[in-house]
Amino acid sequence: MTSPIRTERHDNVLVVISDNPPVNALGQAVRAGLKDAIEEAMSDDGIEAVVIRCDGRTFFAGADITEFGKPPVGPNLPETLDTMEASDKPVVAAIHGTALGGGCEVALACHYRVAVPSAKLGLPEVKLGLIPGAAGTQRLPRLVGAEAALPLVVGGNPISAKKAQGIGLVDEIVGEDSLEADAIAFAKSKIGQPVPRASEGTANEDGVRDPDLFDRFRASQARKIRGFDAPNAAIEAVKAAGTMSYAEGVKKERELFTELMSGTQSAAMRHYFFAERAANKIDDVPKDTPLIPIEKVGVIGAGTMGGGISMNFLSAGIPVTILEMSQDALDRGTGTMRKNYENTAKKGRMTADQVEQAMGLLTPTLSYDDLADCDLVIEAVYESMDVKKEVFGKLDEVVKQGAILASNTSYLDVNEIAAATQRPGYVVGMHFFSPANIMKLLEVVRGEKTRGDVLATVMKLSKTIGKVAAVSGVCPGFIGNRMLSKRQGQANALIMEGANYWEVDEVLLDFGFPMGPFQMGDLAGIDIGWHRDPSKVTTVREALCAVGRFGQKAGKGFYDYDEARQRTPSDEVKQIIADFAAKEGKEQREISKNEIRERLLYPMVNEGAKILEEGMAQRASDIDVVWINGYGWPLYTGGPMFWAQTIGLDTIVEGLEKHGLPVSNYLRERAAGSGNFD
Ligand code: T1G
Repeated sequence: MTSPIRTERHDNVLVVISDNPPVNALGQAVRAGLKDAIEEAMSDDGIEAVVIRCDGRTFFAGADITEFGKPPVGPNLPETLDTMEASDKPVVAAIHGTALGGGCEVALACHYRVAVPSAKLGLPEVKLGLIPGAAGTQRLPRLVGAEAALPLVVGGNPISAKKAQGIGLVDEIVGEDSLEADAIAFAKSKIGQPVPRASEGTANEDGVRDPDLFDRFRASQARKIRGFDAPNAAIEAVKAAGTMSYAEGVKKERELFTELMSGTQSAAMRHYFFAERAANKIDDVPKDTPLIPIEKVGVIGAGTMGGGISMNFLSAGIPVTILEMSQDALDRGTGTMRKNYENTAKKGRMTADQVEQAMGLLTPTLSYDDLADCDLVIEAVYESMDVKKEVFGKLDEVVKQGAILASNTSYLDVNEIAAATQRPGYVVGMHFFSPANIMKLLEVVRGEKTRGDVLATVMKLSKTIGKVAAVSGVCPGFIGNRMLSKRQGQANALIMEGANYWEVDEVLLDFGFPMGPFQMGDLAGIDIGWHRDPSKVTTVREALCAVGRFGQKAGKGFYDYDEARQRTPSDEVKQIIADFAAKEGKEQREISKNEIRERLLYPMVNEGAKILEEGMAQRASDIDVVWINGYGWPLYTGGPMFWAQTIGLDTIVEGLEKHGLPVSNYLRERAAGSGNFD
């Protein structure tokens, strides 16, 4: 098999080229080819400089993640990079696309780095539950300093070539279309000069002079890294670059890397990496299905959802015509959209020009006729089947043939909505999550008659607008809300049986969720949908509303809140629940946090198993993608289905039986058989 690495001589410069689609991952063949090419360059006196570049869309985008978890096969990257760096012949990395992870480490081991303006560089290993494992945590701080290195290594987000140049990671920005020629010229200009080696750099002394830098940075990231192991390891590795010799620092990095690689968090996060990509594929829709061009989108409803949905397209440069029933509602909606953009600009995440560009693509209207030439229309109107049917009937009359008609419904029957049109093949669910311009999840609801090209188009479009999409079949609550209803049902039952409501929240917070159900209730407002009659008490929420406990906005709901909105459990609420339970004839008892956790989470896994058995999700990993992106299931456990496999499906079955909760046949079969859902 030919090596993915080849070399070309340009006078006295050897250009080493990788051609390993799709992203030049540093798999075994690439590492071996790289090693051979470097040895060739070092042994040939006619070669006085080296350029390393990649064919295709990007410079090396990291180690080959598919090799992880398998026995290592040489040559190993760190040794190859050390040999290269030790050379006295200047080696230049010529970067385009995304130099990520091991790719960035290859660049760091080169003596110089040049990049095209559109290139990005980063060390995203923490997003896989790892840290860089080829000396990146030791070379980067020595090159750019501990302070500049920390966000890259601990946050894992890439930076632009320009920003990289600003911190000293990139030496020169070259022509977008002349990377190789400019890199060769740059290399030639360095022949005969002493070569700079990142491993010998001293920029990391900033971390030595200011040892509190690391604790301050850790504190600044506290909320984001809560529960994750890798970020703390990354901080320790960068710190080691300032307190240890290079060799000892590399050893420390290797220890930390090896420990993470063998842990459950990395396995979970590597699972998620592939799960997110798999979710975008529809098994029975061919990859080369022709897509429907989407050049103009219509949105019906300018409320919270309609406005948020519209912003996704406007931010992606796609014009939106937004329809409301009254000028006042239209003005309120578009005003809110502008305010949201301006708030983003205030945080420095958008320029004022970009705000105007986005808003400039918006066309408000009161007339359905203005939707006639839209390629896709999404309705975000009141969750009533009658209203939806009326809207789709009108759309069917007005909007051009071949356009996609989508409903943002969160649980209604998309087949029934489609039947209100003459074009059921073009009807699909696009369930966004509030706030729709922020939440990444998009549940694409496939009706019985939804066409393959419609689905393929919506899946591609979801990536264009920065969403993570997963396909759901038509069932109440689709995937996410259907499983959420099981957890909510148990949460309500638990407090009626005597569990402390604050412990229900604590169990989910400790598990890694951003919030528990009762905290969430207070935030959203306990009185949503309340009939306003204090004498009519048929639920715990009505009992709380009856005494003015409407939630955070009232200073009290399930919890009491101080001026800083810090919450405290309330004895009054505990008593209200106990009294209500007594009135309902419910015995109360002490309930442990372990029982709470099992009863909140295990029924969700059981419902996920039923969703798989009914074919409402294509694969178990899609359910993980839904829960991680739509409901804050902690990424470091891989999602509900991966987590269930990690703790053992038999454990789930035993737990459900212990608490007298239903066990689906599918789950029981899987537990007794393979022990997993795949
Ligand atoms: N290894 C194996 N396959 C990879 C891969 C990788 N590193 N990166 C992408 N793929 C596959 C991906 O599964 C998909 O396959 C196809 O390439 C296109 O990817 C030693 C230990 C580069 C920004 O974490 O961030 O280096 O679905 O759909 O949207 O210290 O891929 O087509 O079959 O994502 O254009 C560190 C991970 C590894 C980068 C391109 N590197 N990749 O995004 O395409 S650990 C990363 C990405 C490491 C070192 C450590 C993105 C991308 P398929 P895609 P994209």
